[in-house]
Amino acid sequence: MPWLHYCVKPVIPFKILFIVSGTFLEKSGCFFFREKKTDVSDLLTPPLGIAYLAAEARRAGHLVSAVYIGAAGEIEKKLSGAMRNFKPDVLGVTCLAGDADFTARLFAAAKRINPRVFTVCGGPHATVRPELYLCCPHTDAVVRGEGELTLRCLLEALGDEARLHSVKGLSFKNAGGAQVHNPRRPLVRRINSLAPPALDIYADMDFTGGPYKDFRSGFSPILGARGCPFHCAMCGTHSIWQHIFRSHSPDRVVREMKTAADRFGVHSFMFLDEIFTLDRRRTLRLCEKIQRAGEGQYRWFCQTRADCVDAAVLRALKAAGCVYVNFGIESASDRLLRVIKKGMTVKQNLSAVRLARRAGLKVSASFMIGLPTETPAETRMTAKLAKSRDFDYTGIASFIPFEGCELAADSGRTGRFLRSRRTGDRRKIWVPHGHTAAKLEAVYREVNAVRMRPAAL
Ligand code: B12
Ligand code: SF4
Repeated sequence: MPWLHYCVKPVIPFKILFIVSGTFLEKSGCFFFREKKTDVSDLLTPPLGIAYLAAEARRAGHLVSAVYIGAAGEIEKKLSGAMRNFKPDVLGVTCLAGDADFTARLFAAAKRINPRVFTVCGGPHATVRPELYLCCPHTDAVVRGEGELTLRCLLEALGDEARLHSVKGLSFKNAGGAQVHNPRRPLVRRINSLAPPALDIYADMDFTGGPYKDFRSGFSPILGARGCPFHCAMCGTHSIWQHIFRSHSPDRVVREMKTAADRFGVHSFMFLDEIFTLDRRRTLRLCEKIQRAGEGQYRWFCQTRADCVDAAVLRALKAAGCVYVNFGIESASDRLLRVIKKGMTVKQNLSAVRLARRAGLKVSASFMIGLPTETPAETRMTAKLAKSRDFDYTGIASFIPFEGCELAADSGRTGRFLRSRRTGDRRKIWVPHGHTAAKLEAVYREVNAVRMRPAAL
């Protein structure tokens, strides 16, 4: 076991190398993305999760670095370069649905370069399937759930198996190679106590959508809050955040925006909060502070739900520099909105969209086709709505029952997985019974042809 190599005495500080994987479209393998294979980076903003982890590791005295690997074919070259230069003790990567094969290849390559490097992954998919990731002979540990404190405790315990057993939220292999899954770690009570994300680790990376190369067209991701109390059946966000909403203080959020502006000249932000306006009073306070601090310079994007806004909140967003607000409209069928437990009707969604536009905001809308039990007629209804002039930007996705969402449990009964035409991976395309992949693909293309790019940011 590699951590036994640290048994004599762990060397503090450790050097931790985080892998930023730009292989989103390549890994997704879904036919919907086939033609965009070379266009990967325009979807990527620098990952916030890794930046938060890096900040906490730094706070504990460790050294951190990050390397961008744009495609599975680049693993050997990029990794050996980074490992030669930085000489990491620990290698960390985030795993979303579909990342298991990439992670296995990555860690195998890392162990070939240095068999003593400790490999750990985390993120939503590794959290719901830790045993799958630990099956890979080159994966040493999985951090389940919120990662900052677990990673810190793991680094403190490295080299001492007895201590590893007491690290909540950790799955690892013991000296005999058996998998050990420690109890879950409770969420951090006050997220304001976490160090601000170390976005500077991305300074040398070239994200098309990222902030530090070309900030006029780029934007920085930012998090004002974590978690969402709703229970939509197609959503997997609770695998990390457990339906619990915790927010940063408005002052902290504004401080992070000011730091990005002063240090990097970044004035455009993408809030990744699940429901930006969930807490009405806090939203109004936050908007007031952003407005005052930004003096009209900050432009930003956020996402919310139709039942979490009203005219005053939307006006406050606009006054504070919000350009785009995104609503998950999902479907034009009230029946399907009930299937996915969205807790809203199409009418409610559309009246919120009208309110937002009246407040002067641009509206981006997210839709899903191919939901369980969806009929071809319902798909056409959704496509028609998605193409309507009610929205300034439309995003459409084909539903995939990712492990971690409630609908995944029943997905074998309600539909079937097809083999991806590009990668041959069976799990990436899901088609509800009564539907065909060809019809879904045609609708996807039709809607995509008219959607607009959010150039205003
Ligand atoms: C931004 C984002 C993306 C970006 C990701 C890149 C990026 N730049 O961050 C893009 C657009 C590329 C993307 C793509 C996809 N996404 Co996405 N995405 C998000 C989103 C909105 C925010 C992520 C974020 O920054 N969170 C905030 C940070 C602080 O949290 P975090 O990243 O989870 O990290 C914490 C822990 O997970 C853990 N951790 C994470 N990584 C690691 C690594 C180590 C070493 C350790 C120790 C710990 C650890 O510690 C971190 C700090 O607490 C989330 C929803 C959400 N709010 O989380 C969905 C979400 C993660 N995405 C999801 C999905 C389904 C996808 C896609 C599969 C969609 C698709 N149709 O293909 C693809 C997957 C692509 C792939 N395999 O690479 C699901 C995940 C479900 C699952 N079981 O995987 C989520 C939860 C959305 C949802 N509502 O269901 N996504
Ligand atoms: S889809 Fe949106 S509202 Fe529904 S549970 Fe997920 S984050 Fe919350």
